[in-house]
Amino acid sequence: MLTMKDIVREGHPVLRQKANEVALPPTEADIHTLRSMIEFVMNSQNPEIAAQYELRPGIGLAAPQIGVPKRMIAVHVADHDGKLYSYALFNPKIVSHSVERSYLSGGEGCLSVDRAVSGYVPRYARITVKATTVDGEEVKLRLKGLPAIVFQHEIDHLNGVMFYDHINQDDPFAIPENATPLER
Ligand code: UDB
Ligand code: ZN
Repeated sequence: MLTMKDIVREGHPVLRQKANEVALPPTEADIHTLRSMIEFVMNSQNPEIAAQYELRPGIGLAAPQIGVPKRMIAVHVADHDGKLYSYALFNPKIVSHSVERSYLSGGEGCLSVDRAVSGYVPRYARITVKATTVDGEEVKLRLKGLPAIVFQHEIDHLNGVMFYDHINQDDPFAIPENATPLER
């Protein structure tokens, strides 16, 4: 199983590379990697397992964060209504997005970043994502709220983008244009 030892940290060049598309149908090795990613995220939210293996409770993970430069992400997060968004995806792509933005009022962190970076990270309020699931099904997902933010954070990793790249350097807490805050 994956643990924090497998998580690549800030400064590793793989986090700044553009990840490669996964050839479909995926190989057994790619399927195994993606399954291990969603397992890590779910394990990290299980208090007993997280304590035993010292896992940070994560809500998403992108393959470059385990040193694999391929377009694969895992997300396991509930929205404000408690609805679960649990996805292990190949080649996720944002096919449309709102003009309206949102941002987490507490800012963002990252499993690959061992320091606090403060400031608002502007995101699209709503996105539509097309992808192929780990089970080989093509899906089109309409997302808002926290799930939309997590998907954007993870897809950014596939493009070598870190959350703090989006923070206003002159004024980290400037309210982004057109944006509404998302409280935790
Ligand atoms: C996380 N978790 O998993 F708004 F209930 C972060 C860490 C880095 C703090 C572990 C997190 O933000 N949890 C959270 C947020 C809420 C409400 C709530 C729990 N990631 C995943 C990551 O680094 N993926 O690459 C960072 C998140 C920041 C915004 C979306 C992903
Ligand atoms: Zn991250």
